[in-house]
Amino acid sequence: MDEIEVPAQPDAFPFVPGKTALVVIDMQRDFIEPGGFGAALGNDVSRLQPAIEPVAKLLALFRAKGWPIVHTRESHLSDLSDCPPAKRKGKPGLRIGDIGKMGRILVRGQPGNAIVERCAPMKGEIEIDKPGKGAFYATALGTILDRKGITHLVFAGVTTEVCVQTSMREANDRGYVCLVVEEATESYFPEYKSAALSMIRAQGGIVGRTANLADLEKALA
Ligand code: C5J
Repeated sequence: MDEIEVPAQPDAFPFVPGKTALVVIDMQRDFIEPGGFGAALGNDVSRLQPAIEPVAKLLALFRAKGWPIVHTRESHLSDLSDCPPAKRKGKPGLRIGDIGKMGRILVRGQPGNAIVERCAPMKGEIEIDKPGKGAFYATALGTILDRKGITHLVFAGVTTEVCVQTSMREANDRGYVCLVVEEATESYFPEYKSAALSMIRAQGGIVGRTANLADLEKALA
């Protein structure tokens, strides 16, 4: 199928149907709802909620086209053997693995670790549990994408400057052509979202490109 040019910054994103996947990073209750990991770190979790509807729209768009979708969850094994001490910091009772309002914080399979209902994975979509910030570190994501012949990735999710940006940088190092959809990502800190998007666009798109959801929808209509 022919390439579709999506208006983006600093230049157009060449969307290649059949070779492009949507990667939705960590749209989990642990980050977005009160009582999870994000709140334990002292964040105002309501700041992430504006990303929910744009992510749901992107999911609907890719589902309607039948294009591949990846959902990630930042999560740890229940024995925390994949959680280095450097990551498990903070006050006792509020650390990874401690019992919070939605079960054990950031532990695989716990209620808080689930993806918010509006963005929940559907049957056949790829689900990746990742112990790090990046989606490629200690996961099978690279192998799965290679097997599918994916070369282009559209990123969404939370938080912009932590797991989204880390995953995009990992993807860029692995040779993927990357785009992040501005409305479909949020940070607890608006200034960090803005800075992360600026960094991505800087230097001729050093690790990727950014686009508005409306421009992506129009280009794919
Ligand atoms: C964080 C993430 N912020 N998903 N994780 O610790 O961005």
